Formats: sequence, structure tokens, C-alpha cells
Amino acid sequence: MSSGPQGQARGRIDAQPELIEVELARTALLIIDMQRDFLEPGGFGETLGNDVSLLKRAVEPIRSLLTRARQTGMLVVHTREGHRADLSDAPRAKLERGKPSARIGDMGPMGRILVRGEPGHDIIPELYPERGEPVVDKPGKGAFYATELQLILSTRGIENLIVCGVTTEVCVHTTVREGNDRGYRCIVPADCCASYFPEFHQAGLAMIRAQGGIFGWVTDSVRVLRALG
Ligand code: C5J
Repeated sequence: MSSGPQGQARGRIDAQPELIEVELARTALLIIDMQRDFLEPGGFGETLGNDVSLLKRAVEPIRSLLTRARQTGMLVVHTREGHRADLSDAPRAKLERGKPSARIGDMGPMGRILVRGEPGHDIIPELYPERGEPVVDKPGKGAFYATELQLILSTRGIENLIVCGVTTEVCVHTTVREGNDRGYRCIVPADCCASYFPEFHQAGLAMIRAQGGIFGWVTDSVRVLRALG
């Protein structure tokens, strides 16, 4: 951590393709969809035939960043993918897709699959939001689509996003692409993301940092913690 010309605290994050220096007061931790529906048996992820235990590896690294962000007063935003109980915000193209063992809105062991307010839709206890941390409900894969996320970030003067969560190549990637197009510097700690497909996780990160960082920067939780001081 160092000070800028106006005395603002700045963090230098060792990343790929290159080091990035950010003003910490203009940086937010964005945690994507760390919900029971994706990480626990019986939820949306498992209905699609996935081994949900593969996502657990991201929990502890995210928890270490979350703890530090809270200590430093950094804005923390959580997101949850899910739909209204009447599914009026769930397009047929999404509802009818594939051959899952149960569809969005069906009853499962954690309540209705991917429906807001159901136990499965909630964030896992290890990363549970604290009072005052915005929780953005999103009907799509990207966190900017049909949500108030951009308003929340612009109200706080945020320019940089540290993007964590699941899954790397779906909701994290979509959000990084959306954020990049909206002018945010998106920094992705690799160990704070996970996928049901380890090869997609690697490919997703490679796409972000390729071509001089075409969508953003890739780092890890240890390097972010070091930059936060
Ligand atoms: C998916 C997500 N994979 N949060 N959602 O459907 O990545």
C-alpha cells in the first residue's frame, strides 16, 4: 500500500499480464453467486449434473479477502442469481434449456430451485453478507444485466472491481466482460473463483489476461492481500 499525490491510499497488485495500481477507496470487492444452489448438493448446480464439491476450493480464499476488505472499509457487494417466485423474470429459453434432473422453479431439498427467498438461493454461511453490504439479485449470468449494480458502484465512485465467485467461465466471466465494457478495471484472483470444469476455469482466466489483458487482470488472493496492506 502507498499514498498517491492527494494522499489517497493506493494498492499495487502484482497481476497478469502486468502489475496494476489502484486507488483503494475506488475499489470494490464483488462476490458473484456464492449461493447454496451452486455449492451444495440438491441445488441448481447439481440438477445440471455437476459435482458441486469442485466449487468449495474458492471459499477460503474469498473469505480471507472478505475479512480484509471489511477491516479496511472497502465496499463489498454480493450477488445472487435467481428468479421471482412467479418466474416472470425467467425467459422460457432459460427455463426450457437442457435436460436437468429438476428445472428452475421445481421443488428440491433446498426449496424451489433458483428462486429468490428459498434456502438454496441464499449465500453460503461462510461468506454471509454483513449488515450494510449490498446484495444484488440478478436474473441473468452477468451482474450488470437488469440490476442496480452500476448505480451502486457509481454512487460510491468505484472504478476498480476485484471479482470473485462462481462459476469462472459463466457468471464471473460474463460480469467481467460487462464491467470491462462499462469502464471498470476488473481484477480476478484465480483462487477466488471456481468452475465445475477445471479446464474451463483455466481457459476463462487465460482469456481475461490474454492480449495485454483484453478484459482485465488475473492475480491471486495472496497478492491482493499484500496490496491491501
Ligand atoms: C451458472 C453462475 N453457472 N453463477 N451460474 O449458471 O455461474
